[in-house]
Amino acid sequence: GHKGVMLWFTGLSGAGKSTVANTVDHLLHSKGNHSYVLDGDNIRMGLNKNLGFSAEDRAENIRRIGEVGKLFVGAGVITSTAFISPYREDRDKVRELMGEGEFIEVYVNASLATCEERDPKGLYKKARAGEIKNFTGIDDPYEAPENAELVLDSDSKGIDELAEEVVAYLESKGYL
Ligand code: GGZ
Repeated sequence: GHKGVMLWFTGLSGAGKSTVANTVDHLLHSKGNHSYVLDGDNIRMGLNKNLGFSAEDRAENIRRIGEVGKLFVGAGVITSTAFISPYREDRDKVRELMGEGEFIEVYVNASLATCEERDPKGLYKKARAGEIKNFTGIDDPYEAPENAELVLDSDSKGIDELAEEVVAYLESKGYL
């Protein structure tokens, strides 16, 4: 048995947030834990479909995800969130919303060069061409965490290794 906790993945588009979060989720589930992932597929497509990518909309996106995530955590679920969440202030507000030890910030650290080379959806190419405005890392800011509980080196390590690091962190801190 375990208590709920929030794993807040942050990083650039293409850094691997969703992929690592989903791999962590599968590992936790296979160990008998109740876990869930909130990401663009289930949040920006539904609850937050009225929000875009202005600073105001991103802040509201993150605020709602924090509130929904808090409900999951309260229900005892190990809850991973995978959003760029580029503004430190927005992430810190979620941290303050959560109880002591309930918020684990996981910085999925990949350089812009790495993300741009991966460019799985061709969005960086479109942003460089000016077809997408306010794209994080190109013409919109990303404020890297300064006190993340966990920093994952996504430039040089693969998804499985990074996911294992997250699970090892949870074990070492007594969450599992
Ligand atoms: C950043 C954008 C943008 C802009 C669309 N800037 O690779 P993806 O496609 O799946 O991840 C990106 C996702 C970012 O949504 P988030 O909810 O994570 O952003 S935030 O936390 O800042 O609210 C990308 C796509 O949406 N996308 N336009 N302008 N990413």
